[in-house]
Amino acid sequence: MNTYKSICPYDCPTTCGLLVDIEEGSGGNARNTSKVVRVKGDPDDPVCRGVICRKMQRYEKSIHSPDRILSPLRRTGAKGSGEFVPVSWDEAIREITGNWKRAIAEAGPETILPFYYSGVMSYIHRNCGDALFNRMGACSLVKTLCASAKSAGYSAVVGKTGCLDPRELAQSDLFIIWGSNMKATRLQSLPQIAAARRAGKRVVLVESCALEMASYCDQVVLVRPGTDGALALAMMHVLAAEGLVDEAFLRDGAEGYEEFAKTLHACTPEWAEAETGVPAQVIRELAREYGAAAAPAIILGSGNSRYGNGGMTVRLITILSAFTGAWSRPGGGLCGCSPGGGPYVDATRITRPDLRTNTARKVNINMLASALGGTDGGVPIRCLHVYACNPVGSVCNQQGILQGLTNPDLFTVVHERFMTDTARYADIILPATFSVEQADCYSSYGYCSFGTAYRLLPPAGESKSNWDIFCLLAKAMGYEESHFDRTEEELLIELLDHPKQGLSGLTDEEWNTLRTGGQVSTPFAAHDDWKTPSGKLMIVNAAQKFAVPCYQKCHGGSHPLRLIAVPSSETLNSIFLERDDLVERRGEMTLVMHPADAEARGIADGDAVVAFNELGEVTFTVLVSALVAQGAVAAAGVFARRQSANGNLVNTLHHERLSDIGEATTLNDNTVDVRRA
Ligand SMILES: Nc1nc2c(c(=O)[nH]1)N[C@H]1C(S)=C(S)[C@@H](COP(=O)(O)OP(=O)(O)OC[C@H]3O[C@@H](n4cnc5c(=O)[nH]c(N)nc54)[C@H](O)[C@@H]3O)O[C@H]1N2
Ligand SMILES: Nc1nc2c(c(=O)[nH]1)N[C@H]1C(S)=C(S)[C@@H](COP(=O)(O)OP(=O)(O)OC[C@H]3O[C@@H](n4cnc5c(=O)[nH]c(N)nc54)[C@H](O)[C@@H]3O)O[C@H]1N2
Ligand code: SF4
Ligand SMILES: [Mo]
Repeated sequence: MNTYKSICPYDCPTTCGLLVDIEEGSGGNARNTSKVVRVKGDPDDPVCRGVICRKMQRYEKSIHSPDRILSPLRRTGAKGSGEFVPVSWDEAIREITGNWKRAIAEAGPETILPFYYSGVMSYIHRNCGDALFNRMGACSLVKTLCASAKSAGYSAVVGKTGCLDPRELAQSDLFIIWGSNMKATRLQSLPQIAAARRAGKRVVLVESCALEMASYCDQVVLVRPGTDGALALAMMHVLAAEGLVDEAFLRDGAEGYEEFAKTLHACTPEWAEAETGVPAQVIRELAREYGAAAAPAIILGSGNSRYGNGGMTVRLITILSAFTGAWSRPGGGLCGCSPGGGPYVDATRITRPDLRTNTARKVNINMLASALGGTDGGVPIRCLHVYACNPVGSVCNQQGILQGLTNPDLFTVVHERFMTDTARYADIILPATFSVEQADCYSSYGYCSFGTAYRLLPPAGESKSNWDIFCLLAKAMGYEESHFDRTEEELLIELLDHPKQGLSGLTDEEWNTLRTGGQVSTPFAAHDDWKTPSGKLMIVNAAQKFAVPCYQKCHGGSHPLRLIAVPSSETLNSIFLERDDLVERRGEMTLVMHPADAEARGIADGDAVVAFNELGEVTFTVLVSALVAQGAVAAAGVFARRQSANGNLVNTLHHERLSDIGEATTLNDNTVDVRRA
């Protein structure tokens, strides 16, 4: 048995370091019979310090799952039937490139749509398809399925300034956890919150669904979904009215303070109460407490950015975080955006934008149904190539996507590890490797760290990494660039040989860690050194549609309840759905509903209900709880269709509409009504 270092490959802010125990095989093909027997957190990882979530503690169950796809498959039954037969790699590659060549010859490369998101969050395997599709001139995917409204709103105020690294929270004196289910998504920062409370510091939660986080906090403020911008404005109204603003800093160090301050008169707590459902007195007290703190930290999740007004909401909360001058004091400011340690490596060496010779047709990831249905104004998509993504479960408008995938004229390839709801609709499935069967580098997006992880096992069965497959496909397309001749290990060495500024100060020892596998901590950002064009904080930003930030309503809809789709602690989007231990813990598809909303509909806890809107109907089991805002219903996690009553998952109820800035998903911004099933 040997222990090796690796890194969690999933879309999670921590990017935990792992220690992987491998029982080495014996006999002729020893490597092929080696097995992962245990996975633990790596105590040397500067961020997780050995603490990993329950999901990854049994990573070996996923790696060696009997449900893994281990050879290329060709569809034999109807699309979606899940009937496939194994084929050789040669046949699979020939069939894929044959379809691509035909589509290019007959209708042009912009009829080919690559589709990927967050299955593997590394540098190489996440991004390496771009080089092939750039060379081909295929569609360019606008990858805004997650938190791009958040980053757009944040940088509209502070530019490229890094936010608080969560490790700095030790110095904060007040915490506002603003729309983050930290128990699910920022586990490693929870001990700091607990320690702060033991030290007498207060923790306030601003949430639309506080079910999982309420017990970690001193106070819960339940806000109507999509209205946090009004809450932030009213808090700034109180701060301004009561002389709690750091005016010296804002007049000098920010653009447009006075112009913005004038607009605050109208944003009274009473006005915000009508909008948010938060009592005016609660808003006043929260603002006063915030204004009195020296180094208050706002820990901002991404949930409230996934709205038609999401970018503006984040802009307003970011301005609030600087209103009392907190950023200039250790532990004060905003946490939850990028702490800004990078860039670490030159990602264009992977994506190769220089290989593209046409102007790309852009397709927004959230508008897959429209692109496949031909209603987005572009030429019809003929070939779809999905990898590291499960759009049937994770992208809006499930029924529209399914309709598109069933089109007999569409040729679909899915490169997967398991028979996901998307893979079932493929014409060809290619078997994918796990992170321990790949070499790659990773950076955390919630902390300042960077690391490398090398292949620990040979690919299971006939599976291949994303990189290896794109090289095979490039060769079969006749692309002769030497880029496609390398191994992923060679590409990784090239990346490390050309480091960007985020790796500039590393010691020899740290370089040794990266050359052999492991993570290094990179310097925290200096967060009162505003990385904006003028060097000042941008309260007013002329480049924005609304130069002076102001409250905008979210998309909403005509039904009485606002539906939010929140993360689940037991899974990570649709990762881990192969794991019975986790899926059973999570239980059935649940809708959290406020007692008053349940009572008004004659619904009791545990009832089967149907949530419906103009897009469709989804069956859930109701959990009645006063920890969800009145007028809101919450559905946690992504499920597999087989776990649902009628094959419909929550994203059946999600429109394709985008956010105000950042072109992001608005998956929390839909309305429904609910009746007993
Ligand atoms: N266990 C687990 N870990 C995960 C994930 C997971 O699904 N499960 N997802 C991973 C991914 S892809 C990401 S992007 C990250 C972050 O994952 P995110 O999905 O961004 O989760 P959070 O940042 O915790 O923010 C979600 C919170 O926002 C709240 N919310 C929704 N709307 C509103 C609103 O209008 N106002 C307020 N105040 N709150 C609102 C929800 O109730 C929820 O608690 O975590 C990653 N880690
Ligand atoms: N209802 C609901 N919808 C959501 C969310 C939610 O919380 N609730 N969260 C949203 C958010 S924040 C995000 S980021 C998106 C994420 O949505 P997706 O990007 O679709 O991510 P996953 O659903 O996790 O699917 C990733 C797939 O990649 C596969 N995979 C993993 N590693 C590899 C690899 O190395 N190679 C290949 N080829 N495949 C691999 C996995 O087996 C998995 O099936 O979902 C969004 N949609
Ligand atoms: S899923 Fe998140 S918390 Fe769990 S091991 Fe991976 S990075 Fe760490
Ligand atoms: Mo995400």
